[in-house]
Parts: sequence; structure tokens; C-alpha cells
Amino acid sequence: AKDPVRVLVTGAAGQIGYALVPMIARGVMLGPDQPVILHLLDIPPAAEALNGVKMELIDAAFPLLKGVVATTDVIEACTGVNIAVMVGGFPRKEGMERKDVMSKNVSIYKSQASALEQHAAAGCKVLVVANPANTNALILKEFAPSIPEKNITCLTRLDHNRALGQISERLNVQVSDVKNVIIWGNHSSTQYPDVSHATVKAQHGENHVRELVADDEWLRGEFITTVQQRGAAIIKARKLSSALSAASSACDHIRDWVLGTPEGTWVSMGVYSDGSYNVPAGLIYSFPVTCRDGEWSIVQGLSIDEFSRKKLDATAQELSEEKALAYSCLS
Ligand code: NAX
Repeated sequence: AKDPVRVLVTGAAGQIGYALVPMIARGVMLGPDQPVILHLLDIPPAAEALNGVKMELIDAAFPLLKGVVATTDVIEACTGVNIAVMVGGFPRKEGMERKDVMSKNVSIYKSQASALEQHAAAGCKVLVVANPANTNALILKEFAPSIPEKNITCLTRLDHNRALGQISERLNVQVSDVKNVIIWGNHSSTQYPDVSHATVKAQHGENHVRELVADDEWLRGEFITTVQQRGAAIIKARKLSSALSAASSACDHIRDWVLGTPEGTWVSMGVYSDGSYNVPAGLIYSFPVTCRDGEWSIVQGLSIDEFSRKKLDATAQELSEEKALAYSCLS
């Protein structure tokens, strides 16, 4: 039998945490033959609720779940973890300035970065979900200099999956037959959902989404805004933000990263930019990536038309501004 993998979930008493931890314990994230030990972190006001989650995990009697560490101590939570899913953060509340929210998250991610750097297992892979996800991941990277930058990512897979979903609905095809959409840039309303290279499986080979939809106005308009604004639409409908879809896409992100992407398929991940596609280096930016042997690499050589170029640059610009704002909170 395989040794258990230790998976940290921060913000585990929250909404996404409640949807995510049972998925991990059922093998959705790391596979049906991979035992796991869950490390759950939240803050003291949520300690009782966190303990309730632990009780339910015990009550569910998951065969793959070999232990639960539920704690409000960051060091205890981070010790020995192989995977860290960072869902905890400070939400923007009505009337709060952007800078105040950024400042709270910068201080959370700075201290959690140090705890992970000092106490996580070697080779720990980090996924930041909490908003502002890209910039929280960048802060985590800055304050955990001994964790390789390749090991620190943020979640844009939910946006990626939303784009697949919209194309599948529009064309009335199975979502599993649609692939190679791209989310470029920030997990925010400036993200660019791009179908320029997306395809749908056909009886023989593949067809291009662009030709099948044959409506560039929709692809460049309503499709993009629907994906960008989907989070707000869910809040309006549910009076709560996306949770099951966020949890599911976090599992997809880690599963593909660890176990690899299928041949000929790429996915979107927020990763440390090396300057590919003329995106400024030093930002955590969402790119199309393939994964193999536990490492992602940015898909190279895709053509970028003029429309796309502007969108890639606009979301990069926003990330540069967020980075500057985050740094201004440090001094
Ligand atoms: P909740 O408010 O339900 O849960 C957040 C939890 O984090 C709470 O239990 C809170 O006590 C805890 N927390 C706060 N500070 C903490 C700290 N310093 N250490 C550990 N835990 C801490 O929010 P939820 O709906 O679960 O969303 C969590 C985060 O995901 C939010 O930042 C949200 O904006 C972000 N999202 C990101 C998405 C993405 O695609 N990247 C999509 C979904 C989601 O909106």
C-alpha cells in the first residue's frame, strides 16, 4: 500500500473547505488508491466549527483517510505536508478599501509562507485559492524563498472549467469532448478566457470551437463576460459564493499537476511567469500548461492575434498594479 500523503487545507471551516475536504478524503484529488492525512487550519473564532468538520470526517468513515489534524496553530498545520491548498484569507467586506484587504492578506500569506518554508515536507506543492489568488501566491513565493517557484501556483482552473461549460452548453456537446480553452492572467474580471485554440472531439479527429460556434461576436463578447462574471452570477443566485465548483476545480488542478495532463490536452494554472508570450516575468499569471512527472510547463508557440494580445496585456497590467499595491503594504 502507498504511504499516506499529507494535504493541508487552510480556511477549512469555510464554505469551500466544507466541499473540498470530503473530495480529498474520497480520492478525487490524488486518486482512488492514494491514502491521505488531512491537515485542517482555521483561525480561533472558527475553531469550534473546524472541530465539527473533523467530527464529520470521522463519521464519514472514508477508507482512504488515515488521519485528521485540525488546528488553529499554523506550524502544527504545516508540519510535514506534501500538498498545501490555501483557501483561508480575509474577504473584502462592504466599504473596505482595496488596500486594506490587500494588507490583511499580505500579512496572512507572509506568515503562512514562513511556516510552510520551515515545516512542510520537501517538494511540497502549493495551490492558492483565496483571493486575490495570484497576488497571494506571489507573496507566498516571496516569503518562502527556499520553496522552488515551480511549486507555487494559484487557482484559475475554475475559470477554465467554466469556459469549457459555456462552450459545451452553447454547442450542445459533452463537456468532456471540449478541450484546450485557455484562461490568461488574473483570477479576476480582467481574466481572458480564450477559445482560439479550443477544440471539440468529433467522430474523426477534432473540430475547432471557433468554426463550430461561427459567431465571433459571441465569442469575443458574451462568452468572455459570462465566464468573467460567473462568480458574481453564482453569488446572486445562491446568496453565497461558488463552493462545490471551486472545490472540484482545486482537485482537478492538483490531480493534473501530480498525475499529469492527458496527451494533447492542456489546462490553465496560475504560475510564476518566465516571460513567455511577452507576459512580464515575476508575476503569477494564468497560462496554458501541460503537466508531466509532477511538473507543469507552459505550452509554447501558440499564435496570439491582435484581439488576444490586448487582453493578455490588460490583465498583466492589472497584476502589475496588484503587485505594486501588495509591496506597498509590506513597507
Ligand atoms: P469562507 O469565508 O466561507 O471561508 C474562509 C475561511 O478562511 C473561514 O473559515 C475563515 O475563518 C478562514 N480564515 C481566515 N483567515 C485565515 C487564516 N489566516 N488562516 C486560516 N484560515 C483563515 O470563504 P470561501 O467561500 O470558502 O472562500 C475562500 C476563498 O476562496 C475566498 O478568498 C474566495 O474569494 C476565494 N475563491 C477563489 C476562487 C478561485 O477560483 N481562485 C473561486 C472561489 C472563491 O471565491
